Amino acid sequence: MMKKTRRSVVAIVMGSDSDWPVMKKAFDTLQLLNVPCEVHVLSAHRTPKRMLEFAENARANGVKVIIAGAGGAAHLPGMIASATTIPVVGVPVHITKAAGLDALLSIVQMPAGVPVATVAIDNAQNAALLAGQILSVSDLSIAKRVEKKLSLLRKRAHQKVIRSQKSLQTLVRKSL
Ligand code: RP5
Repeated sequence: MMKKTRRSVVAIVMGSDSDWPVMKKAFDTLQLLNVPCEVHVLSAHRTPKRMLEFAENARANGVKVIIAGAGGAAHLPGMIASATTIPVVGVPVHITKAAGLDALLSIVQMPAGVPVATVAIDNAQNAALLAGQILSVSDLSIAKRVEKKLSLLRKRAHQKVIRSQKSLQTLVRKSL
């Protein structure tokens, strides 16, 4: 019997497969959250027609959130956002000597009417968490898994600060 695949509710798109090492973090996080997703390479300047076709049909195809990553003159997230009303989360990818700042500014500086929710440079994990949070508004089972993952991450961050405080105090005591 053929394995039944669930319909993707998140699409992860990127300008090049060279973005994958960064964008994989979004894929891995969505797997952990058990959110069905699909992955595409689509370039705003190299395959503009394919990109538009994807964006225009995304809602009809069941996609509810799009995560779009690109580096350099990163117009992919904004171009996709201009052709759909599905929420778009942009991931600036660090690929040039500008250390991702070029992509960050390209993605975050969208004008009124074409919003792109932009995460930090290379932070594809946050893009997936944000997508999970958006979906959790209308899906209680995703909400539970997102809550579990967020509380785990926050607990770890909390413990790290406690450990840092202890080691800093030890260092300071030693230098007195
Ligand atoms: C952007 O150009 C892509 O998103 C990628 O980050 C960058 C470089 O692409 P490649 O030259 O590695 O294909 O469109």
